[in-house]
Amino acid sequence: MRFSLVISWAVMTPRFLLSILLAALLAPGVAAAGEIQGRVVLNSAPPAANKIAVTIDQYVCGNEKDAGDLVVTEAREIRNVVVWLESAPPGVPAAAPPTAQMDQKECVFAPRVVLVPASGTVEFLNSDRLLHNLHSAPKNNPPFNRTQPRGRTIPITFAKPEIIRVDCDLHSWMRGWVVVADHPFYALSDDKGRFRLANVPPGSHTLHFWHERLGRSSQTITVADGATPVTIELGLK
Ligand SMILES: [Cu+2]
Repeated sequence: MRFSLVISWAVMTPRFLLSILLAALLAPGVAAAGEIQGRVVLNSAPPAANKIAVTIDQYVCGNEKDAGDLVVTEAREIRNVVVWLESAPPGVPAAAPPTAQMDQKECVFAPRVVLVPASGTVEFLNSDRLLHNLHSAPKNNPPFNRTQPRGRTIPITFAKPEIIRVDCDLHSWMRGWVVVADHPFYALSDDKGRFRLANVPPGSHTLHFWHERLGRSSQTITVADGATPVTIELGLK
């Protein structure tokens, strides 16, 4: 008898907890939250991609590289645009410091742009069977210049918010960017130019944009309760 009672509790408890959770989610008085569902596009026809002839380590790097500094689809959608809210809404806890990874593959930083919060860590990898080095001279964070053989992971922690360029001295075309965010409302546009910022209170917000070739800009938008689709047009300078 007692045994069956224990069993029924074991079965019922998850359901009971779920019903409490659902009631809490559906309860009136929960603060409204919007989600910015953005798309970043170029306001003109995309220029031809810059190509760079490779004259060293061709057995790994190939004969030619895309500069990679402006990746645009035929629909003019732009990848690797950093988007952030000018001011973080109050009451949202800071995300736990995560770790991002940036590999070096066929003599290209992959991904080219990574996003971490302040105090986050980037693990730099090298999948190539040759030597790379990581060279950077940030303003707010310590500089680094590290030789990186194949297979070695070099973790670097970034304490302060900053957009940081990373180069390889051995391969002049190699360029990566570490974006150290100073609040949780940062996003990076994907290969279709899309980005999302969730938990944004309805109202007026200023969005800032940074792209390595298109520079900085900003735009004020109105966020509704629920999803707010926005298309952002950026221009070549
Ligand atoms: Cu290199």
